[in-house]
Amino acid sequence: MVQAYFFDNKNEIDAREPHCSGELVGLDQLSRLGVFYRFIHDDDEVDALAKERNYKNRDVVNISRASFQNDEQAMLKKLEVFYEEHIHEDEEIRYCLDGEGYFDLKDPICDRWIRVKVCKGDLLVVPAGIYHRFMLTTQNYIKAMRLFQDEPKWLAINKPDADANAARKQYLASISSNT
Ligand code: KMT
Ligand code: NI
Repeated sequence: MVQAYFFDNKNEIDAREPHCSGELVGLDQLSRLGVFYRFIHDDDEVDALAKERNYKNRDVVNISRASFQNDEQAMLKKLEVFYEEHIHEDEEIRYCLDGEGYFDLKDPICDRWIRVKVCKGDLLVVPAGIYHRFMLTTQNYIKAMRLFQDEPKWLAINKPDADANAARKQYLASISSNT
């Protein structure tokens, strides 16, 4: 079962550590934020989900020391970008093919990070406009599929611009009836 919990905010500790506050978060709580979790057993399942939700594009990212020619600094630099709080203007899917990672999703009601640990087979539907960030675990390896509804939009919109973004405003309006 996928693990989700409130992040402990001990920012002096390496972000690749679990940072579990001890306060667990259920899948129902995630779905109220518009985040959906699925366990995927085979490629057909991910293809079916992509078709059902009209996803037209995908790519696979491999993040590990090896994928950066063992250049630890280059890997950490990339992680720094992924770990910056950001939004996307479209709904996107993240699916862990191998290894593991942390997706932190900001609960806009209490303004706290919810950390979701994804392992092989874990898939998250991340709504447009939700603040999130990504980090490896201490295993230092993930292979993940990123699915995009239209053209791959790697564009991450960071604060403070994201606050005024139409996708952000729409997102907040969309979850207000759930909370
Ligand atoms: C995102 O949207 O933050 C990412 O795609 C992070 C990298 S996926 C392992
Ligand atoms: Ni992102």
